[in-house]
Amino acid sequence: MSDRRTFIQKAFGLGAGLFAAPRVFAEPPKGSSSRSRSADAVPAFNMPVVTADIGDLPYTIEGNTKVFHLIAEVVKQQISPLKTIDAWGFNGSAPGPTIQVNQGDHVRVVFENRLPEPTSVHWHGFEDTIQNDGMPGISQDPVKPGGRFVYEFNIHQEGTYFYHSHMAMQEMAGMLGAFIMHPKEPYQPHCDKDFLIHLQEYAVLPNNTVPNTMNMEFNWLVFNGKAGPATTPLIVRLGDRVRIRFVNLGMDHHPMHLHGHTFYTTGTEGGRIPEAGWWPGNTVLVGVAQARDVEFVGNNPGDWMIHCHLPHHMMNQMSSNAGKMTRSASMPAGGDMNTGMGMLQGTPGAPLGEDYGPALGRGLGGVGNASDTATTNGPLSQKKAMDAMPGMQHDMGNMQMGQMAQDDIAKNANDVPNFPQDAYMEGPMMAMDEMVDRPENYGLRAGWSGFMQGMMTFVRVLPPDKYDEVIARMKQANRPSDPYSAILERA
Ligand SMILES: [Cu+2]
Repeated sequence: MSDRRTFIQKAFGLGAGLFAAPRVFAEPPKGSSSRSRSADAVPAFNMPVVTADIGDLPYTIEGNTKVFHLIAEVVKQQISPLKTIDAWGFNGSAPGPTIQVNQGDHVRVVFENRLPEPTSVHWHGFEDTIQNDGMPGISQDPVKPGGRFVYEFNIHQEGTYFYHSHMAMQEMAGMLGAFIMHPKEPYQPHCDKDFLIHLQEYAVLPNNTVPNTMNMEFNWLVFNGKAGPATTPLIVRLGDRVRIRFVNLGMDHHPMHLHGHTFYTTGTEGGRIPEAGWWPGNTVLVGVAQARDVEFVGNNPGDWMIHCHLPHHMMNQMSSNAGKMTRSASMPAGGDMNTGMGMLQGTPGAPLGEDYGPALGRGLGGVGNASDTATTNGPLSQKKAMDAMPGMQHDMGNMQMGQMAQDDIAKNANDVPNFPQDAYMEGPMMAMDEMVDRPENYGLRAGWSGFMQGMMTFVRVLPPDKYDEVIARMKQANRPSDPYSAILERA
C-alpha cells in the first residue's frame, strides 16, 4: 500500500501546479445557502452509505469481531414492474447487500453456498492474506453446494471496495456487492449524504427470466438491480454535500452523468484521492472493476437526472426497431411474439433466411435481406402495434397508455426515414408513475416515468419544506430494513 501512496504523492508533488485549482467547495458559486450545511458547523463523522433498493448486510459482534453471514443463493430480482429475472445473488438480492465496516475493525465473513455449483467470494482490492483472496482453485478450494468458508480480515484500508464471485458467469448473473471501509479519520469536508450505485447489465430475451451471461447485447441496464423508472431517487436537502460511489462490476463501461451540478472525483477503487488530485466534471467514466466516488454540493434545486450517458444504456428491453415489428402493418399470419420481434428462430443454419427479421443478438438484418425492408411503414397506431404483439402483456395494469396525442407525431411521420425512433419507445404513452410509486417519487411531474429508462434515476435536490415532506412520507412508509434508514434516523 505504502508504495502506491508514495508514488501518488510524488506524482502530485512533481505536477503540483496542475492541481492547484480545485478549492471550489470552499467557495461555491451561488451565495451562502449553497455551502454544505455541515462544512462549517458540524464535526465530520462517517455518514453510513445508503445503497438504495439494496440495503446493508447486518452483523453481530463476537468479542471484538464484526461477524457477517453472507449467503450465495438464487434470487428473484424484480428489475422493472413488468420484468422479474432469475439472478444469482447474496442474501436475497442481486447485487448483494452492502457491507460497511470501519478502518481498524476485525471482520469475519461466514460464507455459505446455496447455489447448485461451487463458488467462492473474492474480496476485490483488499490488501490481505492470500488465504482470504477467494480465488477458487488457487487460494482456496471452491466452496461446494451446501458448503461454508470463513473469511477473516483486519481492515487497514479505507474506501469503496467490492466482493464478488471470481467465476465470471456467476458474476454476470448478479454475484457482486459493495464493501465500504469507513476511514478512521472522517473525510473532509463532511458529506451529509453518502450513496452507492452499482452499475450492471443483463441480456434477457423477451418472455424470458434467465439472463444470458454469454450474450454481449445487453437489454436491461440497472442501478442497484433496478431499471428506470423503477430505480429509487437519491433524496438530497438543498445545501447538502453529497457523495455518490459508483461501482462497476459488469461487462461494459459507463460514463455517469449528473445534471445541474459540477462534481469532483474524490476517490477510486484504491481509496481516497488527496484533495489536490480531485478533478471536476459532470460525467465520470466508471470502467469495469472500478469505483469512482464523486462529491458535490446540492446547491441547485430540482429533480436532476443522474444516468449513464451511453444511449443504449438509457433504454429498456432494446431490440431493433427497424424491423418487422414496427415497419409492417401487422404480424405475419400465424406469427408469434418471437417472429414479430424478429427473434432468432426458424430454419436452422440460415440466419438470413426469410423467416428471420432483425434480432436481438444479431445485426439489423437488413443487409442482403430484402424482406426486412420491402414492407411499408405501418401507421403508428397504438392499437395496431399492440394487436401485432399477441405475446405481450396487453393488460398493463396502471401503465398510462394512450396519452400520446395525435399532435405529438408529425403528419408525414411515416414518410420520414428512421421514424419512429423514441416516439415509439418513450414518452407519456409508456409512463407508469403509479406502478413505480414510492415516497421518494412524491411530487414528481406527472408522466415522468415515461421518460426514464435503463441506468437512470434522479438526484432530487429539495428545498427544506419539500425535503421534510418527502422524508416524512419515507418514515411513514416504515419499510423493513429500509436502505434509507441511516438518513431517516438522522432527519
Ligand atoms: Cu452505461
